[in-house]
Amino acid sequence: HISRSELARDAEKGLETGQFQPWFQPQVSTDTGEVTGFEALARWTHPRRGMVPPSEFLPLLKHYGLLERLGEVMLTRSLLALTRWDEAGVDVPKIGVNFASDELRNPKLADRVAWELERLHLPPSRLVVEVLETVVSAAPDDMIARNINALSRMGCNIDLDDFGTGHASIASLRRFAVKRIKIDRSFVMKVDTDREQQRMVVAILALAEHLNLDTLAEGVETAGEHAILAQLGCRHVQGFGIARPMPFDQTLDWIRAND
Ligand code: G
Ligand code: G
Ligand code: NA
Ligand code: MN
Repeated sequence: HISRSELARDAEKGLETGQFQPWFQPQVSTDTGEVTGFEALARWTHPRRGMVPPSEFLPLLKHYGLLERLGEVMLTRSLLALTRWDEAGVDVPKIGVNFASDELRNPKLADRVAWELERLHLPPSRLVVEVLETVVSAAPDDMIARNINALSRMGCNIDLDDFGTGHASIASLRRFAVKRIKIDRSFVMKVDTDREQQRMVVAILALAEHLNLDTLAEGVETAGEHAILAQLGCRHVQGFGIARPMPFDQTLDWIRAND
């Protein structure tokens, strides 16, 4: 057994020693089947305990004030992956990185992102900033609003994650210059066979269409779900049915096989 504070100390050390790595899950166009990007998902390999799931380490890192450090690690390594795909000659247009509210409250965030991009000679348009819908709900923190706006003006893309589970107002979609909504997987599950699910997805897609927002369905697990989402006009899909999140080294083979 290992106590919470011990595990937090391990995490602090692990953040410095490369134990935290992004894994990558592809996002594909329903039109062409081409990869339009990857989402970076944090994975922690603990030297003795093995893989610790995000559901365990994210609340721990939050409690101990380490989420910003994780964010730095994830951003750096995710952008580096983009340069490595470029070097390998595979076409990965964008990388999506999750930004926690603790990071979005840091007044230096936008400058740090700009600096990281410049350092690797990457245009901001290749970074997708994934923000939870719950973060931009009704009364957003002023600093969070300023950061999202700064990132958006800089040319980064803003994705609203887990859409449909929070309380984002229509006004906030405009206010934060949201580019794309990621339809939460709770709506996507069984969308091909369940009429209620389908009605919800149709309504969300209509909203997106009227507001000129791009769309991605999360948690697509079956060919049936994939097909109906394409038919309904959802622009991108992501989920186990396309591929599970994988370490960088597996992405090259996966991309080439998907071609
Ligand atoms: O990868 P999935 O396997 O289990 O991730 C679980 C949750 O962890 C998801 O809600 C995802 O958004 C979140 N998550 C994964 N990676 C990161 C990260 O780098 N930063 C933040 N803030 N959340 C992440
Ligand atoms: O909150 P966020 O959307 O960032 O979290 C993505 C989470 O969803 C990750 O935990 C990822 O591993 C998980 N995930 C991705 N695709 C699927 C899927 O098809 N089914 C399920 N159940 N989970 C998925
Ligand atoms: Na996400
Ligand atoms: Mn999500």
